[in-house]
Amino acid sequence: MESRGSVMKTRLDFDGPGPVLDLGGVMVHPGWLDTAAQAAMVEDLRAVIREAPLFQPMTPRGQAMSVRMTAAGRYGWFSDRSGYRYIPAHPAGQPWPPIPDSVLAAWRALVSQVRMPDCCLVNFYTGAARMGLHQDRDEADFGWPVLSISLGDEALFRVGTTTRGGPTRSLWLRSGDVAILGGAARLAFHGIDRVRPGSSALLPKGGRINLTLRVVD
Ligand code: MD3
Ligand code: FE
Repeated sequence: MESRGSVMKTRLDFDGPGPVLDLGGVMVHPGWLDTAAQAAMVEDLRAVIREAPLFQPMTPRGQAMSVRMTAAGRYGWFSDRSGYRYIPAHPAGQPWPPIPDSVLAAWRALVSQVRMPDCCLVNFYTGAARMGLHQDRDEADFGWPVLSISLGDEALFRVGTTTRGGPTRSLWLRSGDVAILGGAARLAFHGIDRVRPGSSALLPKGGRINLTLRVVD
């Protein structure tokens, strides 16, 4: 477990325009996607969800998660009584659809033009859906950052340190914001406390989509 716990320098092919906000390795680019780009991405995601319908993962303790999920790419993240893991096909059996080019473009611009992500996890929040504080540690190489894209209603994001129970900071993530989670933040505890209903007109029925792009193996 030694290497899983160590944080390597985040790999970036080049330095893009500076982020407006840097919370110790959480680099937020507010409004990186304009409204037209957000709407185009939502259309691409509708096609993903038609091929790979949203499902509600069960935690290893047998509780249904309040966030619904699906994925695109070589792997999707999954959880059930057997634990958390990446799987190469949707739970219904079909392969995950490819990651849309509109989504890959953000990765190419902000992370790498050489190594593409293996997984685009799609999280869909409605109503009181939330995500408790957790670490993302199911990936093989924490040297790669996670790229997050927020679409739709605003969400109160909380990020702490690499120790559970350490101090946390909160910020609202808004539609079009792109965040890069790398460096020391790669293994920070983080979660979504709540979503603000009616705060965005992007999705006609409301709710929030979060995409996370990850290198898995
Ligand atoms: C900080 N998703 O899917 S994205 C997740 O908004 C997840 O749906 C949240 O946490 C969401 O695992 C937060 C921002 C994010 C993603 C990965 C991180 C923050 C992170 C990894 C390390 C530290
Ligand atoms: Fe996470």
